[in-house]
Amino acid sequence: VLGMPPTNGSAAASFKPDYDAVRRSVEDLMESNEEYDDGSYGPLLVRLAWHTSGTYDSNTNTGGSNGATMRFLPEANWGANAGLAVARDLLEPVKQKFPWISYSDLWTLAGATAIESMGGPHIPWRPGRSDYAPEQFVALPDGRLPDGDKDAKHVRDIFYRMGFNDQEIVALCGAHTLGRCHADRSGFVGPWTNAPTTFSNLYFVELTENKWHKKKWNGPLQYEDKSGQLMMLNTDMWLLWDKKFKQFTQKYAKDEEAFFQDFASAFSKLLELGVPFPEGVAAAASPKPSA
Ligand code: ZEM
Repeated sequence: VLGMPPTNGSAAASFKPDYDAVRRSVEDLMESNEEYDDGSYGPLLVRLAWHTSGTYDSNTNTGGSNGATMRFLPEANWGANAGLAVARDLLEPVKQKFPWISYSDLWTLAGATAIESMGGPHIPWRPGRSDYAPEQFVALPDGRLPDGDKDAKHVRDIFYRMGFNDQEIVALCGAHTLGRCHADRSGFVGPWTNAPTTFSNLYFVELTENKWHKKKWNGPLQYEDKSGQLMMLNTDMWLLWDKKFKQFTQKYAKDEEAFFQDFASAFSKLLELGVPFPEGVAAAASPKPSA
């Protein structure tokens, strides 16, 4: 198999995993299906990286990307993870091509790669995650990921548990500049911006400058603009309604560079929650991928 580490002594010592080659394979897949959504799997890959990491609980040091536990039931079938099997299946050929990479490194690297190739900032990323066997861990309780119809208190409960502050929460939620909601996955419908495959601060611009009202329909509570084309979740609206969140929302609407910097740090931190890296290896030191 291409890229398989040799198992004999001296050759094994010289094996160097080529993460740039993995990145290129992920990039090749991103726009491999014109029919899918807005022509890119990029946003879905970002959501996979977020949900595999966002289960972290700093109180018990459980959850997080290490282990790639979303491969197993019940986590694979949590309501919050609906649709992510598409992303996991998409990455399966990459795992087959580079069997030396763990699923947990692959899923997080794919998210970082997607952000970068959709025009976002460089996301410091380093390898070191390993995959658990089913008998190696206790299944996580459902409910660790946020619900879109809830309020600022819920958002803080969820993200403070991971170890994030208000500024990091707002920066992270800026990822909603990407992608869309799907009726058959979350029940919500529509994109947050008119450029859902480009990473930018447009989400914050829409949130602060557009007018939002409750959507009149039989579906779950969500907001829409006058055109009826763009949407916000209730949790998105709270980034405007909550005074402390609002400061950062306004800042990021005006200053895309500040958003890019803060997003890169917070997203990198998210992907590393609970991962037992060897001491003294800093993520910030991870090199920018060579072109
Ligand atoms: Zn999301 N997110 N998210 N998010 N998310 C959806 C889609 C995407 C929340 C949420 O309920 C939802 C973060 C935070 C929060 C992305 C990235 C990140 C959807 C639509 C929902 C309902 C799913 C569907 O129907 O397909 C809530 C409540 C959040 C916090 C309060 C953070 C943090 C993210 C990354 C850093 C992305 C990229 C998508 C779009 C996925 C796609 O398929 O297009």
